[in-house]
Amino acid sequence: MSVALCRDCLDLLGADVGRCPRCGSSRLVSHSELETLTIAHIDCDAFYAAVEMRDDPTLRGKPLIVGHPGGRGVVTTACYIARKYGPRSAMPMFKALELCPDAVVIPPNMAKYKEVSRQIRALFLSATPVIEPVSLDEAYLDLSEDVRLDSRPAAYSLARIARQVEQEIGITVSVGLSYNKFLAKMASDLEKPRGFSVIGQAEAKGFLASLPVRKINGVGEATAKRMAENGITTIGQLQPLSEMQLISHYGKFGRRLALYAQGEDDRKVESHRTAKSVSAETTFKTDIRSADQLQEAIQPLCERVAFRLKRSDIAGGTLVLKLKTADFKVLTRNHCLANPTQRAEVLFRNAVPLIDKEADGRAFRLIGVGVSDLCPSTRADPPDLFDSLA
Ligand code: TTP
Ligand code: MG
Repeated sequence: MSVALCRDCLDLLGADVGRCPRCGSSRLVSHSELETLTIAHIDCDAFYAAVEMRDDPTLRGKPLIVGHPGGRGVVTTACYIARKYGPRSAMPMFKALELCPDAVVIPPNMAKYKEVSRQIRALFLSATPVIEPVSLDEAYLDLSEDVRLDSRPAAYSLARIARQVEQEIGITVSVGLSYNKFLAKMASDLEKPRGFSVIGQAEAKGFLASLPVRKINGVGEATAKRMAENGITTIGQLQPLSEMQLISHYGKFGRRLALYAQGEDDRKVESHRTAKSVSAETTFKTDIRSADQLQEAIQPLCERVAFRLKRSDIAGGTLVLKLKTADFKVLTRNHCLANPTQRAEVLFRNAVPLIDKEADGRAFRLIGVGVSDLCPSTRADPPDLFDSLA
């Protein structure tokens, strides 16, 4: 039997009766496991754009893109109105404006988003001390009975937080509730924006079966392509495969795949998660030997690493270059940076000599770049002479 919760007045109802008898709202969330599921993922809707719209009401109702205007800029986020025309995060701005010429473009204001993020985190902490921020706008929450601060079901605290974020901070979030992190994250994405989705034990496997493999966090373009070559496009097609088979096809990640495909995930919500490194890598369509081509390949990877560092407000003190040879030998080369950085161009500049040293004619199938020795961003990239003159 389903239990329901009114997302507007937070009344817990015995059953889904279509409308809340107390306030009349039809925004009910109902599920037979609503009272027992405790792992949540909360993600803000069109985060940067939502903050900007909050602060300038004349932007509301307009297609808003946050990002640096001009030739080489990219979209950081597009509001949901703009998304209807096609613009997406990471799309070159010129392309986004071709798709949506009426868009209003404003540059990001990171200091403001960090402040909003801190306020949201404070609300999360009113429900449980066990929160794991993933970026400025998303976090996992463990609302198990033994840690949550309200004795009512986890769903109650989540609906309360969502309501408070709207009323007190002025933006909206989407909530996913399940029994592990993998499914909670999937759930938060199901009904965006302003969603609240629940995935229970009973339906998890069946629900996953019809989804494309790309929905699995960690399955990128290259893995999906490899799976397609093996005739696999849906998670359902992964379900009958053993862990051993998945490992033999997809490497170490096969272990996670085997769990995820069954709706299982053994990762805990870690409130003091300390990432040890941040990296990005790419597998080539055909093996590469030349230093020039290897250098070209790491440019977008450096951008991606820099983006992740900035998003998490951290920097890296050691550059790590990874190469995999055509015969699957993995080489890693470390280089201690003069100062911790979160800038793509610094990563690139320091990676080039490492690449040049390795590019001795061997064929490589993969390159990756990353940073370790992570530290707070306050210690990163001291202004150099050029900056101070500029
Ligand atoms: P997301 O949560 O991925 O996106 P979003 O909040 O804009 O939209 P959604 O409703 O789909 O969750 O990222 C959070 C913020 O991070 C986003 O507002 C802008 C920034 N961002 C970038 O700067 N570059 C990117 O490539 C992505 C994906 C996000
Ligand atoms: Mg978001």
